[in-house]
Amino acid sequence: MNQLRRLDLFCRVVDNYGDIGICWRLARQLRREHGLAVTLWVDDLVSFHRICPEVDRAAASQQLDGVIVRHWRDQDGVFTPADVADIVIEFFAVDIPPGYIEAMAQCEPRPVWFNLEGLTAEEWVEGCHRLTSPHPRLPLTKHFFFPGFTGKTGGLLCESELDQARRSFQSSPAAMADFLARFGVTPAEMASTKVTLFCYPHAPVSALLDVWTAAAQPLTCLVPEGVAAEAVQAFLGAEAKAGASATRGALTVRVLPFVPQPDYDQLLWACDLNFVRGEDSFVRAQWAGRPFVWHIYPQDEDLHHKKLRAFLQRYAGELNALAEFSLRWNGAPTAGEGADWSALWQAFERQMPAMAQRAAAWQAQMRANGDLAANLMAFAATLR
Ligand code: TRH
Repeated sequence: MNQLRRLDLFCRVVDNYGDIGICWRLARQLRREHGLAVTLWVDDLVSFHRICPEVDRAAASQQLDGVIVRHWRDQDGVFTPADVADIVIEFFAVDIPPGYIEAMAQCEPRPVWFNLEGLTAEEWVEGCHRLTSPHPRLPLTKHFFFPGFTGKTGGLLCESELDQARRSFQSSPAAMADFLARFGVTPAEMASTKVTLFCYPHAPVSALLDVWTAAAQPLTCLVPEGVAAEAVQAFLGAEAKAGASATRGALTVRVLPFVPQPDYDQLLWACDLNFVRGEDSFVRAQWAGRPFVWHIYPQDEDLHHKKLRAFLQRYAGELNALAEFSLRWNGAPTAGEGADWSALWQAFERQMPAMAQRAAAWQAQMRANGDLAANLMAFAATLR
């Protein structure tokens, strides 16, 4: 175990913020909680800067939170065994530089090599987690590592101090009000139902905003700049820029700046309901302990609907309004196809107290699987 001191993590940003969001979170945790010397290789510093404003978008190499960040461009040149870390992680099966792989093969002992895969609730991951993949030419073996929701997977990313930080924040109404006041949330909005909205552009946002506008109870919807821009702009009647807000009927919509990653957690913690998407915000919503709705990343041939159903099957249980609403939010066929958004929302709202209870039970269940970084390190130790 004590031989595993250095770790290199390779991340290519395919789109959006999830790739770098996950890698940055993992890199920091491995540095902070496992004492590793971590280098994060990332090809897109602009996206990285959006979730971490300290990032220097022009730097070839920089140190952030104890992690060395290297701008991954065309470093396909010569690597020597001395350049190679003890643990090498490729995120989402990225092709790491061929010269680096050649150098890995010359190391003695060989580095532990992982392909860290995407999160899905489907059962097949249990059979693939930890599987080996020998290199076709070199004396190297890669292992698949799958995050997941069961003890037979790598678990979920979760920092050791997260639960304590969340509990103390949520037990302080003043802390939550102060935090939201930074974005212009008024005391009256603070007392309303507060919802964060993070989704892909095809979500039926306008339909939901209409329902909330006509609702009996006041609701405040906080939406990061650039998200659901068309629908938000239509509601505001003005450009959906950070700082913009409007109230119509029972609904206030506020456009927030895209906040740094740790602040995004606090935003989720401070609200009553969170609409999240992709992978990382989806997991953070689970750790927030509040009701949430997931907009899943769309895939060809509606493969994402299968993944959504797999998750709902594990999570929703008796929460039929949550399942129905989630399927419709994602455009997936459901039995209750005829219900309009008003009926869907009313049923959802009634079930929110039960959803909050479910969130707490789910957290305990997920924690019992161990956290991803610790599971990864424990597995790595068995390979050296
Ligand atoms: O941005 P996403 O849609 O990312 C991804 C990518 O599309 C990726 O290619 C795909 O594989 C994956 O989804 C499934 O959603 P995600 O995963 O939730 O990542 C968003 C990140 O941005 C997350 O780390 C939280 C962070 N974030 C902030 O830091 N501040 C903010 O204001 C917001 C809204 C998000």
